[in-house]
Amino acid sequence: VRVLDALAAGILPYPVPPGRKYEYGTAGFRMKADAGLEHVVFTVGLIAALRSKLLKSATIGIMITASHNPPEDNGVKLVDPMGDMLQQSWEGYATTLANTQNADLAKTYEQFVNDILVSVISQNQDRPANVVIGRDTRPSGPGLVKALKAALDAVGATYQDYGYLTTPQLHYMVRCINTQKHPVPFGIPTEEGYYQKMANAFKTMMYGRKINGPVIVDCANGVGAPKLKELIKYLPTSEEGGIDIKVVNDDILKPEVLNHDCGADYVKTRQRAPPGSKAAINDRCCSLDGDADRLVYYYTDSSGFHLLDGDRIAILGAVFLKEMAEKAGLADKLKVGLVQTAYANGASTEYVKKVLDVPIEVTATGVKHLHHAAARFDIGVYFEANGHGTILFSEKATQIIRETQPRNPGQKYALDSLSASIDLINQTVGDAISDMLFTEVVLAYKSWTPENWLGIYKDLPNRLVRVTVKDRSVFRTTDAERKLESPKGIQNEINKAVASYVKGRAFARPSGTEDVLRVYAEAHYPHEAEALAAQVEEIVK
Ligand code: NG1
Ligand code: ZN
Repeated sequence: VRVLDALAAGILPYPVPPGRKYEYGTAGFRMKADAGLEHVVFTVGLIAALRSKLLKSATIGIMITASHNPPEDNGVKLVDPMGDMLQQSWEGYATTLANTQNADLAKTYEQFVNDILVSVISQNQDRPANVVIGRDTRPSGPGLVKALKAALDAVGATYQDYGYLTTPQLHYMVRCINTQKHPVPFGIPTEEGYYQKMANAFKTMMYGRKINGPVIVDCANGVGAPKLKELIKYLPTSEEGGIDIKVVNDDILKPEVLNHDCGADYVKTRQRAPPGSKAAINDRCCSLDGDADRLVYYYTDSSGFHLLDGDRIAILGAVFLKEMAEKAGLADKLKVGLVQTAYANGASTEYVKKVLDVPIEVTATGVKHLHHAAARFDIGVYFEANGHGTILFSEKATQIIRETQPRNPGQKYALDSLSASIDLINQTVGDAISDMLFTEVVLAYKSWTPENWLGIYKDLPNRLVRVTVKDRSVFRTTDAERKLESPKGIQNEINKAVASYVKGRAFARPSGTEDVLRVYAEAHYPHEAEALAAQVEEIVK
């Protein structure tokens, strides 16, 4: 009862604005920071505490960020004990509690305690709850953390506030904390532990190879900037056989410049380098997003701008890991697989099937879907075209890699590289900084310039449009969102349109993050991709 009183009092400063509805979507809750987000964050604190209690006091993570969205937005998402995203079945609890008015909150919380805890683990509500918190650099962050702590204090949860972290760093911390007593802990749950683990793995993988020239990293003026600068202190310089990283767009003191005319989302959607970029012709460049979980590469030459997106990063990773598995003599035990969404360029899919000869699985949009599919391979590579992704090594694969005894130097190099990849790549979630180091090592290993990398296949011209519709909930998809099953008949019309284009492919799906329908089309010729997109837009409107 004391808890319920504390809770009812704690929520008072954070009412739901009139008419406001919230939903735990693909990226957690996300909105304008002043649109009642404190209320949401408070309730997320309660959900985290409940989940921790249910899972035997395992530590749950809470990340406050709105990623690539504008500075005035913010958001919150939950991280499960092994560093993965909140179990899907709990998104409903989070949504219900967020939409509960202040006057009803204590009552609803009590009901959740009964439904979730008492019925499942009988009267164990007194288990301690453990939570860790991270946030990006948005000015609304501290106020939201205050609301969050008010909730955690009300229910007596124990928490650790890490302050600024990238999203993947918070996922790392959560997994480290929850595996501390395991035979092989994930790592040390400190920032230093994170940098050390990554730097050690990087050094092993470099193995006398040489990274050509600097890499210019655009940090979107976000939290990735100070974190990358910190990591650089742990890495060998290029003279020491390491890497020369030039950090740009690292201003986190002016909130309004976050993600503004820079960052991975800007580069990917505008198909151009950040205007402020001082990169010269052929310089190898990459961009992170505002919470450093997305990465895209690019360069400019006399023929213009060239993007190397998530599809390319995934293929680069698969090429390397497949080759290492073969060199280690483990090709039959370490099967590499790739996971894409419908947004992957058709040319990339064809390359993977015909040249790389690696199995592909296609899932719905949203990293949680890709992640689960990738976990079914020995080595599962997944990236969304927008640059969010990672590589997963199954437990069995990890064990084989770590226990196989090399019989010659070539095999030793391959095994060491595979083993170091397991540590360099953030296995919990897409991590732009770790993906960047991995990409750099692989390019060095292959002696590939960005131009060589781009040259392995040619992207099909494509077009992505946002279509405003009256009610996007009437659009229901099937076959990994590549077909519409309702409204009835609409897919037939799309099929007919697609059939009249060389290499035509198109689909429409309701966005999970915005109130729009997205139409994607690709074809052999740029004007035909445009025309097909326009035709499908007309069909769905
Ligand atoms: P929606 O709004 O559902 O299309 C977008 C991105 C996803 C994913 C999520 C989460 C596209 C076409 N869609 O999803 O890839 O990153 O946001 O941030 O880029
Ligand atoms: Zn992000």
